[in-house]
Amino acid sequence: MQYPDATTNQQIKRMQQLVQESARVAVLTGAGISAESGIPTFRDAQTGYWSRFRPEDLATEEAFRRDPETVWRWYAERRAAVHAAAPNAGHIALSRWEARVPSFTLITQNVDGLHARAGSKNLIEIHGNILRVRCFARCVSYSRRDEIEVITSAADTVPRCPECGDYLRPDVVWFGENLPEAGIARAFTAAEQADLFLCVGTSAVVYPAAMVPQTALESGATVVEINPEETPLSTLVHLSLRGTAADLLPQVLGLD
Ligand code: BV8
Repeated sequence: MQYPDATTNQQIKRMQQLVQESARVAVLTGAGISAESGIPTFRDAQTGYWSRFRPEDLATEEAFRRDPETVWRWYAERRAAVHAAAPNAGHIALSRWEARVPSFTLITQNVDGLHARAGSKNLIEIHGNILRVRCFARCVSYSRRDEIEVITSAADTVPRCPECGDYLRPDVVWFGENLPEAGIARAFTAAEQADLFLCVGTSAVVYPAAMVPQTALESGATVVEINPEETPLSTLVHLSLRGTAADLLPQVLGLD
C-alpha cells in the first residue's frame, strides 16, 4: 500500500510506528548516506580532473590494468576524503537503532567505512572497503591497516605487493567483479527474514545490490525508502520519504 497523499509529517509518524513494531530490521545504504559527511555521492563525485571519467569506467579491473597510476590516484584522493570525513547523524542513528532491536542487519554499498566508525556492528560491506588494499594477484589477503597507512601515504606510484611484487589494489568490488559470496548471501537472507526493510541514499541502479530490496518486498517485508529524489524503487515501496538521511533518520527513529 502506498501513502501518496500523506505529507512528510504523516509519513514520518507512520515510519515511527513501523520502527516501534519491527523486531527484525534490515537496512541497505548507498552513497547518499555519506553525502552529509562531505563525501560526494558515487554519481556526483566526478568533479575537477575526474569529471572527464565516468566512475563506472574507472572502477574496473580493465581500467586498472590499462592505467594503474590513474586508477590508484583516484582511489588515493577518495581515501583522503574518507579520512577527513566523520560519520553524520544518519550513520549514528542507524547504529543506535541496532542497539534497540533483537535483529538488525546493515548492508552497505559504500566503501568509506563510516558505518563501522559510527558503531554499527552487524555490518555487511558488500562492495568492500577503500581503506583496505590487497594484492592484485590475490596472493595475500588484506594488508593490516597500519601497513596500508605506510603503503598508501608513501606511494605516489602504485605500491607493490610485499609478497609477490604484483600491484596492490583497493580492496573494493569493481564493476564486472563478483561480490563477496558470503556477504551477499547474508544480505539476501536478511532481506528475506526482515519485518521492516529500509533503503537509504541509494539510486538502486547497481546490481545485484539493487535486487536486495526487491527480495525484501517479495518476502513480505514492509519496505521504506529515504531519498531526496525519486528512484526506481519509489513506486514499488510501501513508503517513500523525500528527504536526507541526516535529517530524516534521527526523526523516524525518535532520536532527534
Ligand atoms: C556483478 C565499489 C557479477 C567500487 C561499486 C544485473 C545483474 C548483475 C550485474 C549487473 C546487472 N546489470 C548490470 C550489471 C553490471 C554491474 C552494474 O550493476 N552496473 C550498473 C552501472 C548498471 N554490476 C556489477 O558489475 C557488479 N558485479 O554483478 O558481478 C558479474 C560478473 C561479470 C559480469 C557481469 C556480472 C559489481 C557492482 C559493484 C561495483 N562497485 N563500488 C568503488 O566504489 O570505487 S558500486 C558503486 O555504486 C558504489 O559502491 C555505490 O555505492 C554504488 C551504487 O550507487 P549508490 O550508492 O546508489 O550511489 P549513487 O551516487 O548512484 O546514488 C546516491 C543516491 O543518494 C541518489 O539516489 C541520491 O538521490 C541520494 N542522496 C543524495 N544525497 C543524499 C541522498 N540520500 C540521502 N541523504 C542524502 N543527503
